[in-house]
Amino acid sequence: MRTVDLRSDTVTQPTPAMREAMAKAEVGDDVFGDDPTVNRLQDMAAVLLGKEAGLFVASGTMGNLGAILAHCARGDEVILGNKAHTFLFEAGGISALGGIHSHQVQNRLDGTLALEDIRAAIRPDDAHHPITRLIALENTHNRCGGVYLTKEYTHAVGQLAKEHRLILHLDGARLFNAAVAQGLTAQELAEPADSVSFCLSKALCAPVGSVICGSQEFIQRAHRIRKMLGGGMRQAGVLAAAGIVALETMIDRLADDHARARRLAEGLAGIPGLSIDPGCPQTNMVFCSLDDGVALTAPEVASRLEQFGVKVGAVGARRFRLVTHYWIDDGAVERTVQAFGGIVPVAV
Ligand code: TLP
Repeated sequence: MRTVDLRSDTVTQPTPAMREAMAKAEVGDDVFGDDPTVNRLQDMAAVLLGKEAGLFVASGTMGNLGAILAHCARGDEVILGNKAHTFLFEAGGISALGGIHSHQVQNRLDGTLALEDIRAAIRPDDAHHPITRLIALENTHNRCGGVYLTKEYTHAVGQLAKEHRLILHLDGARLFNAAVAQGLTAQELAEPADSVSFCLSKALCAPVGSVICGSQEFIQRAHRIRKMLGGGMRQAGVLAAAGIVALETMIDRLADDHARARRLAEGLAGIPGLSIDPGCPQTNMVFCSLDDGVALTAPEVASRLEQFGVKVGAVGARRFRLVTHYWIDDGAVERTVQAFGGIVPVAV
């Protein structure tokens, strides 16, 4: 029996077409800019996002870190959400490695930062304060439930950034999910941002890698920083080849993952003792919680589910995250609902 792994879309395996493209990839030394497959991926990514240039990096974490280090000097301040992935889950890299100060603004339930909160966080020109340099948004927003930011909201933040001569960086790890869910292009969502990082290795199924996109001049700086971080990957075309297949074939099908997430949420909502987050899911993430009367914790339920071959993320004492992706089919959704149904109601 195949395991149903809903812990994340990072668990996705490369597709057969990706493995074939990887085996056949033409490669060169990418630190010299000589890898034709990496160059092709970077150009494709830049066109898709409507930016001048792209840079292939090892991970989403390296994408955000490299972009923010390319924009900011030591002591500069970044305004970002208190639930931002960069703030919570990237090992404090921007401060540890860049000496960059983070200024957290409360994320609202819809993943946004209130414009008035961003405005209030911008420092006046005063020697006591760090210099505000950058605003970072996340789309889709992971910890806010996989919710998407709209084009209108992103433009409003872009406008505010311009008024204050600030840089806007977008953590678009799942930007294509946000685009497909809204019937928009990724370019429309990325337009107001000076830089965007998106992941190939999540719902798009590639085994490794992310791409940062922005102006030529920004990408040149990011290229040096990638080297500094140890991310110059030489014959990286074997990895980029899978990324090309991802961009060519895996974007439109994200709608299937979103439909399955909705079906999963509907099934789980019918189980006594389990409550789905209101408004969830908007994309490929389902967040749900155990009601007060349930005598098990989320980690306990998760380990019992594993005995039925179902893996889910316990993201708190009573909360779960389930992420749909290419390797989750209708049968896997059904098995998951059945497994929860066999465990939670009997513990009420
Ligand atoms: N998120 C992972 C975990 O780190 C939590 C996941 O399973 O969702 N930005 C966002 C919005 C992300 O969700 C992630 C990964 C990253 C950046 C970092 O990407 P990687 O894992 O490639 O460094």
